[in-house]
Amino acid sequence: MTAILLVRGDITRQRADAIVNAANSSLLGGGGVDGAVHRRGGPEILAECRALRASRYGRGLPTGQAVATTAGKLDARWVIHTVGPVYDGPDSDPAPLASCYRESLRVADELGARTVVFPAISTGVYRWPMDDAARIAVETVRSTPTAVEEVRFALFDERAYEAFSRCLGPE
Ligand code: AR6
Repeated sequence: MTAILLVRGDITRQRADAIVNAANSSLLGGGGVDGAVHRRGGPEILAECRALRASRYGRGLPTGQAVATTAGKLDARWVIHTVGPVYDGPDSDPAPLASCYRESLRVADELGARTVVFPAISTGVYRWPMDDAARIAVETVRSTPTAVEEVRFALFDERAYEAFSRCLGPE
């Protein structure tokens, strides 16, 4: 049984086996969580991302997939980079967003990670509505078989924290 916890604040301040990055398919950095991960984690992460581009992901990491690198100076062993979908109105397919959580947990299992921290993927620059994204995140983590013992969502603002709280329901 995987415990699901909510915490407020900056994901790059979290201690865990793995921290999930809301990346883009270039794997070469950006704003939001991605910017913070590379800023605080240091250049080692970007160096591994560049190597991944040169080897396995010449065309970029596809949406909904996940790949791990070192966590550099972060208080974690690995960063798992995943690419969320861009929201494009109410007809947007939620499957790639669910896939980000599922694939990140699959990579975490491969690594042997027991604690994993996620941000609210796609809810920033990629504009996915928070309530819907929170529901997809919580439902997917709950329904994915994994050896990860603790999944933590690091939520930057109160609005995100409350949306995830509503999905998690009473303790
Ligand atoms: N810790 C925790 N949550 C954060 C942090 C942080 N340090 N910074 C932002 N958030 P986003 P996306 C919240 O934009 O929507 C990048 O440029 C934020 O408030 O980081 O998947 C990438 O390179 C929001 O609720 O990710 C991609 O191009 C959530 O984290 C693109 O943005 C996700 O916001 C990915 O967009």
